[in-house]
Amino acid sequence: MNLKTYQAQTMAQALAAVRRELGKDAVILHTRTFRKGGFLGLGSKNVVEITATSGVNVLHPTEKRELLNPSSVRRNSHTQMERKISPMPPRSALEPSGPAGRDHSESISSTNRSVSSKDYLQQELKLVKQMVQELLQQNRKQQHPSVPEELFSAYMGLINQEVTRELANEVIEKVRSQLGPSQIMDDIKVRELVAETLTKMLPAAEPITLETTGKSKIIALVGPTGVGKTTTIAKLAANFKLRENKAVGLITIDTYRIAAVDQLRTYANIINVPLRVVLSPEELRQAIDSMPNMDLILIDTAGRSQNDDLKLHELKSFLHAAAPDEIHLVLSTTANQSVLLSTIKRFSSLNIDHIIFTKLDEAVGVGMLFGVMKKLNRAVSYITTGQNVPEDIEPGSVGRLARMIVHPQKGSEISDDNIPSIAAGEIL
Ligand SMILES: Nc1nc2c(ncn2[C@@H]2O[C@H](COP(=O)(O)OP(=O)(O)OP(=O)(O)O)[C@@H](O)[C@H]2O)c(=O)[nH]1
Ligand SMILES: [Mg+2]
Repeated sequence: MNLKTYQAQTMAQALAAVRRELGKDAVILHTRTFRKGGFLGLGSKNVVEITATSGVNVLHPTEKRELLNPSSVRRNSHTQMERKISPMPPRSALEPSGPAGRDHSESISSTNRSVSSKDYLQQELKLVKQMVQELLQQNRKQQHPSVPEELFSAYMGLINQEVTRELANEVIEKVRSQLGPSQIMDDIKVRELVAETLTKMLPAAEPITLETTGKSKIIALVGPTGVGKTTTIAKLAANFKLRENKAVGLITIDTYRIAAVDQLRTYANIINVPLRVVLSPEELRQAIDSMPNMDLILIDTAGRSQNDDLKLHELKSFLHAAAPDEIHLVLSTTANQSVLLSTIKRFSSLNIDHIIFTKLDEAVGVGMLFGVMKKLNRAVSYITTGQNVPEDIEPGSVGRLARMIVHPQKGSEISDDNIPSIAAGEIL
C-alpha cells in the first residue's frame, strides 16, 4: 500500500494535493490539524495533514457488516475507524467535508465515512437492482419467447390471474395483431382489448330461457359434493317464481342425506313451490309427469365425487329417465384448476350442456375459469357470488369475468352497469 502524507494550510489545499498526486482512486486514511512554527505559541500557523493511499480496494466481510451499521463503527477505536474508512469509494473520500478546525481527524473521518458508506451502499444497491432486472428479463424471454415486449405486462396480468399460458399467449397474439404501434403502448387500450378478446374467444353466457310453447323446461344440476347445487336451485327457483312470475317445480333425487331433503324442502316452503322427493329413475319420471303446468322444473341431485364411478353411473340412469332439456354442471371456483379439469372430465360422460360457476366471492383465481370453459367448450349459464338466496346469482357474463381479470384490483366490484335478469337472452 502506497501511503503518503500531505500538509497544507487548509483542508481544501491538502485535498487538492492528494487528488493531484494520487488521482481519483485515492482513499483518505487519516486527517489531523496542528499548529506549526512560531515561538512560545506566538506566530504559529494551522497545518492540515492528510494521510492517503491509492491502493485499497478490497472490503473484508466483517468490515462490510460494520459499514452497513455505521453506529458499530463509531464505537470502535480511532485506529480501527481509520481502517474502516480506507475501502470507501474514493470520489466522496476526496470531497472536502466541513471547515478546517483545530483537530479534524475525528470529524472529517466520520463525515467522510458516512457520506462514503451511503454512496457506496447506493451504488451497490443500484448494481444489484440492475442485475436482478437483467436476470428477470433473460428469464422471462426464455420462458415466453413469443410474447412481445410491449404486451408483456398485460400477459403477466393474465398469468397472475391464473389464465393458462397457452390461452394467455393466444389472447396476446390476437391483441397484438389488432393494435398499431402507438396503441400498443396505451395500457388502458390494451387492457380493454384483452378483456374483449377473451370474451370473444369463449361461448357467450346462456342463462335459462323458458319455452314459449307452454312446455315445461326441465333442468338438472349435477356436480361434486358441496359445490352449491341445492343453494343454486333455491336461488333459481326464487328468481323465476318471485321475479319472473313463472311456475316452478322442484324435484330432488338426493335422498342419501335427510338433511339434504330438509334443506330443499325449507326453500320450497319459503318460495312456495311444489317439491317432489324421488327414490328411483321411475319415480323421477312420474314426478315430472305430475307437474305438467310448470314453466320450469329444477332437478337437484346428490353430490357425486368425480372418483366414484358407481354413483356416477347411478346418476346417469336418473338423468336418462328424466330426459332433461339441459344439464348444468355446477363447479365451485374455490377448487383449483386441476381439480376442476378432472371434474369436468369425469362428468363429461353425462352430456353436460352448461356450466354454473359458484362461490365466485371466494374464488382462488378467476382466470383459470377461462381454461375450464375452453376445455369443456360450454357456455356459462350462471355465476353465484354468495350464500344469500335469492340475490347472489347472476347470468354468467363472460365479459364480466374477463373484466375481473384485467382489473383485478377492483375485484368483484366490477359489475355490469345493468346486470340482466336471470332469464335474459344472450349476454356477453
Ligand atoms: N360463499 C359462497 N357459498 C356458497 C355459494 N353457493 C353455495 N354456497 C354454500 O356452499 C355450501 C354448500 O351448498 P349446497 O347448496 O348445500 O351444496 P350442494 O352442492 O347441494 O352440496 P351436496 O348436496 O352435499 O352435494 C353451503 O354452505 C352454501 O351456503 C356461493 O356462491 N358463495
Ligand atoms: Mg345439495
